[in-house]
Amino acid sequence: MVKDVAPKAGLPADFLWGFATAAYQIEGGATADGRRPSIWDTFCKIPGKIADGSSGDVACDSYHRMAQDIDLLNKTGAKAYRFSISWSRVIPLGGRKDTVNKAGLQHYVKFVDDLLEAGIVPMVTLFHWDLPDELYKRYGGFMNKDEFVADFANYARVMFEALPKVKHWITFNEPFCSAVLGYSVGQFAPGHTSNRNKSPIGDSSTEPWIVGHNILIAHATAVKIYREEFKPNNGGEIGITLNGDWVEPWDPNDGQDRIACERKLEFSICWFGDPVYFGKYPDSMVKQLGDRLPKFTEEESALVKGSNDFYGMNHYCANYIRHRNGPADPNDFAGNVDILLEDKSGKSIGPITQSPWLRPHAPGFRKLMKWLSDRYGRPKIYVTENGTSVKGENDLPKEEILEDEFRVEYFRTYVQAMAEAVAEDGCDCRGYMAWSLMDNFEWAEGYETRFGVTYVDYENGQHRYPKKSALELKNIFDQYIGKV
Ligand code: PNW
Repeated sequence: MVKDVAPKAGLPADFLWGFATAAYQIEGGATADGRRPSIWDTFCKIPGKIADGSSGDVACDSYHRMAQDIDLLNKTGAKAYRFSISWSRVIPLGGRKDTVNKAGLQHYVKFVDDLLEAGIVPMVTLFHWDLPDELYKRYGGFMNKDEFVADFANYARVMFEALPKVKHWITFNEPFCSAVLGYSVGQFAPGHTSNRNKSPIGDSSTEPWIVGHNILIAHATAVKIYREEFKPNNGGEIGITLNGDWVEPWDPNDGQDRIACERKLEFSICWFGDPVYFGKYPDSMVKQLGDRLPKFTEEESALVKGSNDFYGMNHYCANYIRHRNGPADPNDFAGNVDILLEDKSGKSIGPITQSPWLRPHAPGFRKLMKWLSDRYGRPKIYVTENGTSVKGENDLPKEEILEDEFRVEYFRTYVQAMAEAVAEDGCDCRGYMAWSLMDNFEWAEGYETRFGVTYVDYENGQHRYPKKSALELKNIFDQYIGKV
């Protein structure tokens, strides 16, 4: 008889954990000290695009509350904080010939200094979706490879120069979302899509692939600059953050659904991961997309290959995958599959949350980390986002919101799954940033969906109240850290 042995679980002694946010979601200060609009400021003004008609104009007002946010981090016991830079705060018009805004830049210099003084390690994302609007208007933003790559490279260099104390850099957050949600579905800025009920512009069959390609070149160009001009002196590390959810077959007895699962992972994760580790796109994508998928020149392939010092992993949930028969729709971006929340027998992958796409399924976290680790040769991994919304949270009285047992349970099971991936499967995971430090502007869902471990009272001066989950994470990590 085989005895059931509980899996080993543990994390290294120097494991870095903390919380993540993004500039447009928390900063507010939309016009403060010379900031100019990003594509999200503009997108929010279009009626119907944001669920509650809101915007990031004020958000959590973090631009004016740096000290409060650092206090909050200290209360949680966090060792690290991942935040992003608002490009149009630093270079209001965005381009390489446009002026740098000293006040905007100085804000981040001071914030990094203050974090370090508080003993918190900064992890900085250069780009979390808020492209300077001027660059979109000037030349089409991501769609113009030469201009976009040159302007991003210039912006990255400005930041590397200004923040030598930052040792962990992320170039792009979730390029999949910029490409697919911004240029295929049209749900995110700038809202391009072939669906003419939603937008007068866009071609979902071609634009997302061009956007993804150009972001990869911009990422790799910034990494080259960092490695050549800054890393020798500053000694930091740099990588890209990719989103990816786990997959289970809709019908486990159907071989085609099992193959479809692999294809779905390739279309969502390896679209970016394979170029970064292997210098080429996955065969499944080349096969389905043909000439619509841009080709890497030899030079580009060499530039992109090997452009990660670590793998930034954003992970939230899992889905059931059902294969589709017949040729793929030209606007398909998922690998000719249906993405479902219930399997063939009607079983849900996990409990419902406030986010229609998010149903927690912690075992998938361990499985995906192992899958990535195997495919990419056991890279160093930082989990750069993981977290959940809670069904109906926004409608509860404050006292009940603060008792967010559902979120606590999410973190318990997900951190356990990660600690098993490390101790049992040999994954090299070195850090974890929970999404998010506080409730914030949840993009097209506005403020109705809360992801924070801290309740933000938007009606009464953005006051912050830590929820139970804000204080529980330390206890959870204490169980695992140093046990491997
Ligand atoms: C991430 N989806 O994005 C982002 O990096 C965060 O800014 C965001 O607040 C967080 O997840 C929670 O949503 C995603 O629709 C946004 O599948 C949407 C999806 C996935 C990830």
